[in-house]
Amino acid sequence: KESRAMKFQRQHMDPDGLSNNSNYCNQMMRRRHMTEGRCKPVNTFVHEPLVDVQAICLQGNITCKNGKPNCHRSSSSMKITDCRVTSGSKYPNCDYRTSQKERHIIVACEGNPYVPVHFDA
Ligand code: T3P
Repeated sequence: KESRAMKFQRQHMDPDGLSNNSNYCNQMMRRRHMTEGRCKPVNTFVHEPLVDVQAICLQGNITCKNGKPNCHRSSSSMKITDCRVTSGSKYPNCDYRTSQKERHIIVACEGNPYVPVHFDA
């Protein structure tokens, strides 16, 4: 079975991804199996080395959007791509808008080893 840590990597990690094309999200959301059963509405891919994203779990705890205390904010800004389903998108033809950004990101971490399992913001 896929662990929560592996699911985070499937849904959110693309270290070598460039995303410099408007079809990035359409391709990646399908390739990473987030368009099965429904179109996942919002999803962020991170274009930084896995070790750097895992290291966010070493930052101080902050409160997650769901009220749990196990969130952590990256000390540096990171290259990311936000994928957001378009208003006209109709399952099973999931259509996404691709937006490249550089932001501090917030992830939730769990387990031993203590690793990212959820993208919070
Ligand atoms: P997951 O918990 O599998 O990481 O909040 C619902 C989902 O949307 C959650 O999935 C995280 C994802 N999400 C992003 O990927 N980027 C965002 O900026 C936000 C707000 C949510």
